[in-house]
Amino acid sequence: MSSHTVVALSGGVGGAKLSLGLLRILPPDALSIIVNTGDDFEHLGLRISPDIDTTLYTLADMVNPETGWGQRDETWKFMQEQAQRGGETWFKLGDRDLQVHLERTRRLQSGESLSAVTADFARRFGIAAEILPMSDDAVSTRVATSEGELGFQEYFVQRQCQPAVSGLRFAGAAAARPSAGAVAALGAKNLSAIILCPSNPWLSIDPLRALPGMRALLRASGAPVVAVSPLVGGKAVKGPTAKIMAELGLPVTPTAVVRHYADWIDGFVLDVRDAKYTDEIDMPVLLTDTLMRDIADRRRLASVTLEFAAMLTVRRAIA
Ligand code: FO1
Repeated sequence: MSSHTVVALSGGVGGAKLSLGLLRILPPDALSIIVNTGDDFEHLGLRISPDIDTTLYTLADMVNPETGWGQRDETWKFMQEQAQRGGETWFKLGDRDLQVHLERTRRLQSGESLSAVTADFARRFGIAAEILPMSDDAVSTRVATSEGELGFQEYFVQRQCQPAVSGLRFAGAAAARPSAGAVAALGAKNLSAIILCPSNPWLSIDPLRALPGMRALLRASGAPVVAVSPLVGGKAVKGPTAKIMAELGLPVTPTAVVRHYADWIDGFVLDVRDAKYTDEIDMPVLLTDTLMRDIADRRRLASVTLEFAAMLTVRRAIA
């Protein structure tokens, strides 16, 4: 067991990039990643867990670098056959990726939990970090839009985030429990930092925050909670964060993200391009380059974020 452990709370692509940076700089068994499962859905009879798979593929160095999801060197024979026979093709399932969905579905149907299946997949992919679904209970992100309420993937992939968003709800969250793995990771005696990854706060981190007891677990841990800004120069690196903020009537600024996380976090990692917001943010700020172009950037951001968390721990001890 490592002397210090770290927990990351993550969605898909952006969160997985920072998780990889953390994995590369920490001792092998020191990292636990609690992953959003609000995007999960059933498609073509298969159970799809996009953020878990993005995390698995990224940490196993198998992810498609162009999309950030799916596997590298993928083939698309199944999708081509689907198209030829008039099957549904709006959600792209590569041939290699399909194996993961098929096997997950089979094992869930035979009574295994998503946590158990995910832990086994991670082991088989050679990943030392713990990848923990946020819950083994079903939680489903529903998006209220100008076209009515849509399921997450209908909104995100099928409608390409085009409908204006007026609200979000996480169906099932009120009755869901954080997974046993998540509870254990957050309760570890030697936990030194909790990182909210630069995933979309509204779509990807809020489902985690909607789980009853999650905030109490974070607070009871005693570890500093640090969020990494999902905005760089007033824009999202990837995905609809900025568009959704504007549609929800919020200013598209890191300050609005900090206010959204409010009393969940103890410190905020702000991109250097957004330095002008430092004075507006009413908590300790680390100003740094948060853009993760390559693995060196991911490692560096992971490293300075952990140093920042350590500094917050020292400050707390002195105060
Ligand atoms: N995202 C897309 O934009 N288009 C797709 O066709 C698509 C397929 C897909 C298949 C498996 C998987 O694990 C992820 C996939 N994603 C696709 C990404 C995913 O839907 C989103 O990135 C996340 O849910 C948001 O974090």
